[in-house]
Amino acid sequence: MRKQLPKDFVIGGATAAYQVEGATKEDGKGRVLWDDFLEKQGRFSPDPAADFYHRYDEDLALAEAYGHQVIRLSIAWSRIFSDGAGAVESRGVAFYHRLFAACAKHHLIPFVTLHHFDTPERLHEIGDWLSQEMLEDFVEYARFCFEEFPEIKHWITINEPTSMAVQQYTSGTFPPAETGHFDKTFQAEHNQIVAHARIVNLYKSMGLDGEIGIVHALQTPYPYSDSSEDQHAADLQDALENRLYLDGTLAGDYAPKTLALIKEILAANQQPMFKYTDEEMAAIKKAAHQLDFVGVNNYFSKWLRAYHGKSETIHNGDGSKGSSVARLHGIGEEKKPAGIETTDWDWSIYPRGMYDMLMRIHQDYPLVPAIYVTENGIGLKESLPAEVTPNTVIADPKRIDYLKKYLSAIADAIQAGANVKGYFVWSLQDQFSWTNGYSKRYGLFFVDFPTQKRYVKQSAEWLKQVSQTHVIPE
Ligand code: BGP
Repeated sequence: MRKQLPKDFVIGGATAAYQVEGATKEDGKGRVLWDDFLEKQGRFSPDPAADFYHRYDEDLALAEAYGHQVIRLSIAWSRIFSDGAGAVESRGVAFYHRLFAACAKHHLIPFVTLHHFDTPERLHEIGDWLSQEMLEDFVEYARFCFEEFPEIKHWITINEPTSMAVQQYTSGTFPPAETGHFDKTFQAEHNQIVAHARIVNLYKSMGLDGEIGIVHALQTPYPYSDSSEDQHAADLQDALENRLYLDGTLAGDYAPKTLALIKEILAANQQPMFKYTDEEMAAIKKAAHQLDFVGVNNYFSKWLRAYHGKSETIHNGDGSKGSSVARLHGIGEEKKPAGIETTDWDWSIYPRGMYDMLMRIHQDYPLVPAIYVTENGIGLKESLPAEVTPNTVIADPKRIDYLKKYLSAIADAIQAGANVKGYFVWSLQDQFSWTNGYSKRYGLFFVDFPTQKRYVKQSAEWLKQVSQTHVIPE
């Protein structure tokens, strides 16, 4: 049977400032944690990215032409306050006013993220999410944006806080590239939850006309086998990546089981428990009762089995299929069961994981009124055909197949009662991937990076049909 989406279900594409804008040295933009890290790595540069800083109107026109009603954007904090705080950079402010006006012109409702992995360099150097000064400056930057941009009616505090905390201090794929520091990871997680809560409470106290939410990366960890050891490994992985955030931001308190799992991980690694105060917990509770929506980013799922050796992680950053390793002492080892389909970057294609996560939020976190799927998509190695014209449409059947399966899982979750109100495909146009560079393409629109020309992919045409009919073709 053909699956249907509700008539008011909205569809659009997602972007993040640092991954699309380029122009990292233009109009007074300050440096961020990635600038130095990428320069030293020497693998790829954040310039020109998709040159969105100059070509946003062209991309928004494509989004409109292909049936989108919404778009995910982020503000680069370092374009507004080059150093994270202090003097306002008026050219950065003017750019975002122009960008938001162009969204209105193209009939796109922007969902705007305040922090999408791009901490200003000075704040990164004093501890990033571990620094109280960073937290205070983040709240002030949020206040500035709420006052300055009344045209924005949908705010997102932080994008994927778990990706930052875990990749900064556990797996080491994000700067400062530390590994095995579960204590710093959980302290950063808690601090992000506090910063998020303070901003939600501030927004609500300002009585503004709009909504505020948070975007989480939520990948379901399943046990590799039926054994209780493997189930426990999956629970520990869930505590590392999901549970603290779900409890903190959606329930307003950390469940005793969540804290017990975290203590177990820390004890196994002889590291201290993270610190939290009554005042922070009161702010967290208040925010969870006022949150308007949660964004779910779901691409893949994980399977865990018991593991008692030392921590070892190898990141597949170039699409060499089968090269990933993830074994964490005190947690478990990732191992996919036979028959699970994967991408070249070893990400499992498992739409059931999307369904299960949406239903988990619906059932276990009933306070949150609405869910959006704020990222989902597939990274592929794609290239232009030898002969192209401006009207060339690029075939991407794997992406269409992926989107079809995941949108069907979302339709099933809605049918089963989850209040999912929209879907943002990652990504609107090709852009660079933080740890994989320019060869991992996700876009509905192909970007030929040397010329910056755009070409439509078939997935854009397919999604247009879904957005116009609300029916997922078989
Ligand atoms: C999410 C981020 C995005 C984006 C996406 C794809 O974690 O919010 O910014 O990059 O994942 O991931 P990757 O680029 O690692 O393939």
